[in-house]
Formats: sequence, C-alpha cells, structure tokens
Amino acid sequence: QKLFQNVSEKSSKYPKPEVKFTYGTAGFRLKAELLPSVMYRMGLLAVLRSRACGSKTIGLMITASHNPVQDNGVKLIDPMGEMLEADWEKYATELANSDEVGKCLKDLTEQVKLKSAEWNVVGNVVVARDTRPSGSELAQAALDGAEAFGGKFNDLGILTTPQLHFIVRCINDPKYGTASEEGYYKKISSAFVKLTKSVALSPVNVDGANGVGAPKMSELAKHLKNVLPVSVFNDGSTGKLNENCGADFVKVGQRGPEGVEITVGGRYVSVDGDADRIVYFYHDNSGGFHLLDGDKISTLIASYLKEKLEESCLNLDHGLGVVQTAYANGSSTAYLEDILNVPVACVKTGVKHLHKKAHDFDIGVYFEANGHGTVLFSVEFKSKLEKAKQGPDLGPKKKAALEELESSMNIINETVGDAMSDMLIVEAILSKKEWDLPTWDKCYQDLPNRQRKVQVKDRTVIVTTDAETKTTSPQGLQGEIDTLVAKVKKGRSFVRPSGTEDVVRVYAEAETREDADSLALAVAGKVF
Ligand code: NG1
Ligand code: ZN
Repeated sequence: QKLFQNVSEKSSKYPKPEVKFTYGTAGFRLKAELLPSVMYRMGLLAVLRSRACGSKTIGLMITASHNPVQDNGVKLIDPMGEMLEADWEKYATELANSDEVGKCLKDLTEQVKLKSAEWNVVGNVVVARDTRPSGSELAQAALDGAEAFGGKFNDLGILTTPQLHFIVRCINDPKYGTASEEGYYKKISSAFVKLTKSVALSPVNVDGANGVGAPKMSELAKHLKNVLPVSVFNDGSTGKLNENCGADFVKVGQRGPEGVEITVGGRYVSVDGDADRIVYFYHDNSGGFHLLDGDKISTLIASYLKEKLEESCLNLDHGLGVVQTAYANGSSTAYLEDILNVPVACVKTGVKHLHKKAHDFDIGVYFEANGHGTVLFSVEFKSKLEKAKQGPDLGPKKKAALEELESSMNIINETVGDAMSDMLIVEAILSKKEWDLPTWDKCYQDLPNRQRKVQVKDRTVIVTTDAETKTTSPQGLQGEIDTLVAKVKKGRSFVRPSGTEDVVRVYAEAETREDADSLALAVAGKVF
C-alpha cells in the first residue's frame, strides 16, 4: 500500500499533459516535451513487468528512431530481448493515460496476478537511449519511476536499440553472449571474421543518419580492423539527426543522403536514427541512383542460408521461409517464390507481426522493405546443427556448410532487426559470392513504386483486412482502388493508417515509374 502511495506522490514531479497516449507498433512516440510523465510511468511498468517475469531484467529504450530530433519515444524490451508482449501494450496505454497513477498501478498489479508476496520482489530494469538531446532527462524520469516502485535500475547510457535488446537477452540468457556493449561487438565481429576468413572484403561507407549508429559503427570498425574497412559519414558533428539522411530518407525518397560523396563502384549503406534499419545503395556508371532495400537484403540472406541448409543435409520439419509485409516489392515476392522456391508469408506492418510469423519456420527470414529485419533460428534447428557438427564422417562440404550456418547465426541479432549485424551478414555473403552491389541488384528488378502520406481528420476510419492489402471501410473505397489499379500494368496499391504518425499511408507500384506515381496520386485522391 505504502508502495503505491509513494508512486503517486513522486508522480507529481511529472504532470501528465492533455494528450491521449497510445503504445503503438513503435511504443510511445511524440514530441519530447510531452513525454516525461510517460517515462516515469514506463519506469514503473518495467519494474512490474520484471516482477511478473520472476525478476528477469526488462529493457527500456528511449528513442524515436527515424523521426525528427525534437521527437522521442520509449519501448520496453522483454526478457528474451524481444518486444514487449502484446497484452502488456494495453497496460502501458492505461498507465500512461491514468489520472491516478498509484491506483492504476495497483489495479494492474492485481490484474497481472502478482501475489502480494511478489509485490516487493526485485524488479530489474536496464535503460539506454539514442543520441537525442532530450534523452538523458527522459532517462532520469524513467529512473525516478523505477525507484519509486522499489525497482533496481541500471542506466547503460547511449546505445543502439538492437544493442539494448542484445544486452537484455544476454543478462537473462547468458549463453547468448556477454551482456555488454563490448560483448556485442566481440560476438558479431568474431563470427564475421570466422565466416569471411578466406575471402576478400570491400570497403563500406556508412551514412550514420547523424545519430547513434555513427559512433557505434566506428566502434564496430575497431573490432574489424584489418578485416573490413568501414568509413562513417553523417556522424552528427555537423548535420542534424535524420535530416536529409538516414535509411528512411533514402528509402522513401529513393535518393542518396546529403553529406556523403558517392563514387561509382563504391558500397554505401544508410542506417536510421537508432540503427535498427539498414538499406544499401550505389551509383551506376552514369550516376544513376540504385537502392537495395530490405527486400533485396532478405532475398540475399534467404538464398544464401537456403544453399547452406541444403549442403548441410539437416533434416528440418519447418524449413526456411521469408516473411514480408504488403510494402514488399512485387518483384521480390515473385523472385523468392518462383526463382528461389522459398515460401513467403505476408503479414501486417509492424515488426511484432513479422517476428511472430518468422517463428513458424526453422529459419525465418523477415524484413520490412524499409530495411528493418533479422533472421530467427528455431530451437530444433539449433540442436540439430549442434548434433550434426559432432557426427562422424562429415564430408568437407557438409562440415563447411554447418560451420557457415553457425557463424551466420552468431553474426545475426535474433532479438530484433539490427543495422550493424545485418550489414555484416550482407558483407559476408557478398564477399563469399564475389558479388558487387550491381551484381546483387540484378537478381531481380524492383517494380517502380511510390509512397505518399495523406493527412485526414480521423485516420481510424480506414479499416483494413488481408494483411492490410485491402480496405473494408470506408465503404466503396476498395472498389475505387481496384478500378484505378486495373488501369495500369502490374499495378498494385493499398492504403492503411500509420501506426506511428497521424497520417494515412498510400503505396502504389506499377510497371513504369509514371504509372506508379500517378496511381499513388490517384489513390491518395480517393482517401482525402
Ligand atoms: P507506420 O507509421 O505504421 O507505417 C512505420 C513503418 C513500419 C515500422 C514502424 C516502426 C513503413 C511504411 N512503415 O510504421 O514499417 O518500421 O514505422 O515500428 O515503413
Ligand atoms: Zn529505427
């Protein structure tokens, strides 16, 4: 009782603004000045979540990813490094909006069935933030919350989102790696060195989006000295976070970032503001810009892992599959299904949906077209791999394939999409195949596509179905979209309310650039 009273008293330091908060696909994300009360309360919730998980450590990441520098946000990370369990999103929303914090927290404590003996067990929370200037004050608010509720709180300072996911996983599951930033670099870089030991590597140029990805990529580069040369641009010393640079700018605008001089033949990547997304790009001989997005990355990884899986002769029940969203380019889906013979599942936008579906496979590769993605390996896969390695009479090919699968798994951050570890697996695969970016790019040709945003009074009037590829409301809208789509060759278009911004998003693709652009414009006109 005293505990909840204390929570209430301390909360007066963080008054709640007149805002309706929602824990969406990216946690809470708003203008930074609206967030202190939310942070205090998420400090509380993280402690409760930890207690409900038997004192396992919970992560609290302060970031607004690719959004502008004046925004910020918060996401909780579950014990195995995964996103907060879906059920708890509504508790987060309830607590953030409550006018009586102590009472709401007490209700939630009862609702999650914590026995009174468990109310005072240790609650462990680790927090990290990106480079936004508002981050340290917001971290303090979260700490105040955790402390008010009697939790133990460890501030890890500035990290990328995937680094915090990794560390949370390692704290709760020490076999996964050493729970520190250094442990992270060591694990992925040593696996990379092993996988690429007999091949030549090409230098990579990184657009750090003027965010946390820049210093952390430089740190990674130190661990890869004399192996993979990495140059970092947009390191935050002059430019603004995510402004005219970064993975989102490059993907949506389909053009190179400012602050990076692009030379023909060079390899370039852009990461986003918390380094959980990555896209590749290059210039051709005539200076034309080419983007290799999340779809290109997932097809590359899937083709390589499938080949190694076949060479390893591992007998698996659920095999390898790829998970995409409706934003995946139609050409990538066709390439996976028709050329690579890989099963493809399509789910709703939002990493949690992709991650969940990827568990259906022994090797589940998932990427959003925007460059957020990773690979999940099933428990069965891991134990069969382990056993096979010890088997007698492994031929050299089989042995090599098993080792390559193991190294790939150790490069990949299974907890969440991770720009740094995704870059390393792509670099390893490209160098083993002896491919440059244009060769990789030629696997399939993207259909020209366009994304638009439409501002509407109430975006929730748009209701979607079939993994967001169709609308069921407002009435008649889907029919109008179908009519417009039918007029263009290889046309496809859909609309959906954004989960992170107050807009409706429109996507269109077609055989020609003109058709894709005009289809997007026409469909946007129907939404407005
Ligand atoms: P919304 O705003 O719901 O479209 C965007 C991205 C998602 C995902 C979230 C962040 C697009 C079209 N949408 O979501 O893929 O990355 O942000 O979790 O890129
Ligand atoms: Zn991000």
